[in-house]
Amino acid sequence: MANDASAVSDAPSSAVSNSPLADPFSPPADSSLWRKNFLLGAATASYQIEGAVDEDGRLPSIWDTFSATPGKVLAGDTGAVACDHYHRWEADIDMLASLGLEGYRLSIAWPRVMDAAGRPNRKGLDFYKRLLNRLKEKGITSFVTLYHWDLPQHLEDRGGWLNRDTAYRFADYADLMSRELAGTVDAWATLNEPWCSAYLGYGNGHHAPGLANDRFATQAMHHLLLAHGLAIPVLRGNDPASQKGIVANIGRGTANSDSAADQRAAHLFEVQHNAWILDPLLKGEYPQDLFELWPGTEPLVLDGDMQTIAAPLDFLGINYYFRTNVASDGAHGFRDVPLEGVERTQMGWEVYPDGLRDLLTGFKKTYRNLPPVYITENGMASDDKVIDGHVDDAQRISFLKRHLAAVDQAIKAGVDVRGYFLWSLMDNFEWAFGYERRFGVVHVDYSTQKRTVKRSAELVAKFLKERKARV
Ligand code: GCO
Repeated sequence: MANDASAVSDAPSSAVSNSPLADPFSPPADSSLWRKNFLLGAATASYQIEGAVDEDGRLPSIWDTFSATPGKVLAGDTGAVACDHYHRWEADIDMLASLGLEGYRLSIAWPRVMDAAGRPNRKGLDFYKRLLNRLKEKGITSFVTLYHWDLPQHLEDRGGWLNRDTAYRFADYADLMSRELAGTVDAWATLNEPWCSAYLGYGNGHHAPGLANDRFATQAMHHLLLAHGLAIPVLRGNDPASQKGIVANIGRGTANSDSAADQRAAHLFEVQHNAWILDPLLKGEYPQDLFELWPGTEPLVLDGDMQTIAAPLDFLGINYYFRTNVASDGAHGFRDVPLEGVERTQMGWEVYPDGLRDLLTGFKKTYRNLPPVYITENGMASDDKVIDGHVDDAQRISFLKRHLAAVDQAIKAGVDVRGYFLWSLMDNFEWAFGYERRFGVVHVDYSTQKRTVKRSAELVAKFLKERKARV
């Protein structure tokens, strides 16, 4: 199904790929994307691009362990080399700047900057200092995520996110990083996608550390959110000028029929994907419906935890990729009912831009204290090939255009969305799918590490240049 162009309603015409003049990306004249203060950038994550996993004192992470375990990652791929960004960062930042991207969202590898006793690792810290200083010199706004899934293995050995103590170790790590990097970071995000860490890592075992138990998932989530809540005041104290927030992945669930049971199933899907994270952050409570879906999985919550978790945020990062069509499973849950004849990506994910708009406008209604939003990830994988030195990623161009239009619609409906980061700057290690799935707007040839700017990135760059030139 992937890349089935016949199913693309807004498919770029074939003239697009043949004509360098055609511009299928440019937003309409009334789009809020033309506002110069709407930040447009690209995102990456440490384990997915850095490589150099045992250099300069970096300790093993749960993803080193998991990807080295046979059968866990497609083709046995690991992040040992990835995009070799640890050595090629200068050229990569030049590339980012040459595309005119105004923001860069990166993550710090916790096992690179702290040893098992909590002492700083200077060499690892210096890597990020150099990188952040370079971004500053180039005038690129930096969004730094503290935890994008690469938990130090020594913490997992003591229970990982099932151990409450890990939340306190995270606050120590946030303290060290914000003391060391204050002044070079524009925005701090504590966690990336706690849903994936908790559910894929501890609930179904598809991600590191590979445990599979619903009770583990809810407890891991509680400790992740506690870690976030403990870190926020620490970041505020050490680096008052920066913004502080968190990044959540969200999912649109639609009902397969009008029946009450299917409508309820779609509701439960969104509770499990969205309210499980957003309710504790923005309302200070877990949604009770979650425990209808997973009876008996209430996490152990100590006095004061929910107030800690609900610490006010300067921004909420939203990662959006696709929707899931569901029906009742006949009991107290939902089951996926994949739709036929819809456009899908290389991941098999349905392309559904309206989901982004609908979720954003829905959150604005549900959460009166919804902070300003950044779309911290959006993008798609395609089986991109370099042909005669070029990569024509027509589906991605169409995808980005339609999702940016959905963001514009949400802004016009009153949601305060301040920026958008493409996932990803370059092709990289796509977790359990290894290197097969290419999400980048820049192609990476893993045998030579050659970067080739895809057509999508050229068009984004062209738009940014035009926007900048406007008076
Ligand atoms: C994510 C991830 C990225 C993935 C992307 C595509 O936050 O899920 O941050 O690391 O690569 O989402 O699956």
